[in-house]
Amino acid sequence: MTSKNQPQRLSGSIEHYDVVVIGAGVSGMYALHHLREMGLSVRVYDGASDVGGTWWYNRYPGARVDGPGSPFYCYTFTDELMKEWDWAETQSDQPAVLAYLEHVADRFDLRRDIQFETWVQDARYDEAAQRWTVETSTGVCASAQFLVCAVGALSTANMPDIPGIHDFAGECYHTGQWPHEPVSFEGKRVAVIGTGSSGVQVIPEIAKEAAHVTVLQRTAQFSVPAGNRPVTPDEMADARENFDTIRAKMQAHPGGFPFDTHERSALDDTPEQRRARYEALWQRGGFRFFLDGYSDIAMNEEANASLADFIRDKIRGIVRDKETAEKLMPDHFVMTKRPILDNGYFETFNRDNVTLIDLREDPIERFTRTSVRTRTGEHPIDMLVLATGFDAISGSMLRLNPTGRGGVSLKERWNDRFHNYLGLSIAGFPNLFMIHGPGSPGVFYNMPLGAERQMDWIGNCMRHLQERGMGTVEPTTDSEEAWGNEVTGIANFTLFPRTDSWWTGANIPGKPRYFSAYLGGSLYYQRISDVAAKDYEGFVFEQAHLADDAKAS
Ligand code: NA7
Repeated sequence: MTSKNQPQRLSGSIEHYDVVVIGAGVSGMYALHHLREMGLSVRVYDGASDVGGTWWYNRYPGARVDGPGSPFYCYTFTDELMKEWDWAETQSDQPAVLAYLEHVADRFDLRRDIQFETWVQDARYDEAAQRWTVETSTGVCASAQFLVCAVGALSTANMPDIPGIHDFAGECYHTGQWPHEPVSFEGKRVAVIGTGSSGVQVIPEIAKEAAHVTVLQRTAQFSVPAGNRPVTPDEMADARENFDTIRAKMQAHPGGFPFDTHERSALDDTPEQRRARYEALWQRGGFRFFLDGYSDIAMNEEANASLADFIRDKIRGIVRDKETAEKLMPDHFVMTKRPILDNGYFETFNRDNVTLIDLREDPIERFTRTSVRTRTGEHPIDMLVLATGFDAISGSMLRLNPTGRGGVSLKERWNDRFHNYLGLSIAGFPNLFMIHGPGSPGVFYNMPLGAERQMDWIGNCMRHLQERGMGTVEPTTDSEEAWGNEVTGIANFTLFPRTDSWWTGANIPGKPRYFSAYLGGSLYYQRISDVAAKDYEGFVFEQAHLADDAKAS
């Protein structure tokens, strides 16, 4: 390691760093800060023109935090950020989250080490040099001992392959690649494909303005009121005064939030008691609807049905047209697709300018220049909004497709399964680390906090390697297999693997279909810390071939 914070340039065309980080979103920003604090030279590449990652791209109307919200969807590595940042609403909207991330970038002077509008087109491991070489879209090439992939769990847009879609001549936007210029829906006939979190957020906003909205729904969804409200001055004051205690509570909580956990089974209560509890939670709204109910909703079919029935009744109560309400009835286990928070989603179907098409009974046949044609008819449209989600969790790593030892690409290595150890590393890809990759809690955890905790572990591993005078670290395939079994074993205790979702890869044709996230919550952090304490059990370290100074000369 050079332990300098300046790039070393070789022959004018290759820049040398200790670490290249790919991605300047929530994870990459913290990675940069942490690695610089460690005294390493770091370069970050990002295709966007500023920081924020997912929050930079997903700027569609209605985009908001749809998990447990502010002020706890935040970095925790310093008290200062909590002290100096005011969160206005519990479910912060996209501009508010992006403003926070921009503030973090300013505060820690991150941008000077980030090269924006730069895609990493190739990342290749050089076995002789024990370094990674990256080539970028701007022609800049870099070499680094370590490659940190902070490429995002929800950043590779899923573009549906529907006959004629490229013939459509009107405006067409994916929610995950929303334009920076204002988009007007006024007077337009808009079709929206997709009723996941993004569709449920954007549809009510479009309906307020558009002449007509045609919602093309493949799977009806469970959604609950977001319960968005102002964060009170008292709440902000409490978060600031007690941040040490709150941080400790976040670290102990399965999802990374400062909430109490509940151990009560839904089956311990009578149906009346359950309904009363669900009703109280529904009235309050927010993601805690799913956390504060019962502990076995995602594990026990009967418990699950009690909540699913409650939400289905709510939908029936809100949507006036009976036929439309029936089309909106979800039939999977509740919570086994990403739970959704909405601001008047079901109410939107009471508007005269909104039509719901159930693609299961009336599938899309094709798009034309001016319409979408389903089995039962033609629907003229001026605009198409694709709220069709992402090739999630593993998709961005596969898009990067690094080449490891022996010229083996990640696509080859992952053709049947997303082999990894601890969700952080991959055999055959030495010194490559992932944040929020498959095998980690990723999207099942408070993502800024998870990024910090994973990156801290990665930093310690780098330091360990340095102190032992080693050149590389990578897991064995045996440890990958054992980890894969642990991940699958935990998932199989739940109902999650039994539903088609982006969590299981079922939304992407041809993708290995299995539940790849670590569902053990904060146990994960205990597990990775135990591995480090046991001298990085399951990893192999290779002697350094040459001293860094010799390589860089
Ligand atoms: P999601 O949750 O993957 O939702 C995508 C939606 O698009 C979902 O309703 C899909 O139906 C639908 N979809 C995808 N492809 C098609 C095709 N080809 N035809 C019809 N319908 C399709 O993505 P979101 O962006 O809403 O949310 C992702 C995360 O982003 C979310 O967790 C938030 O945290 C932010 P399906 O259910 O697969 O049948």
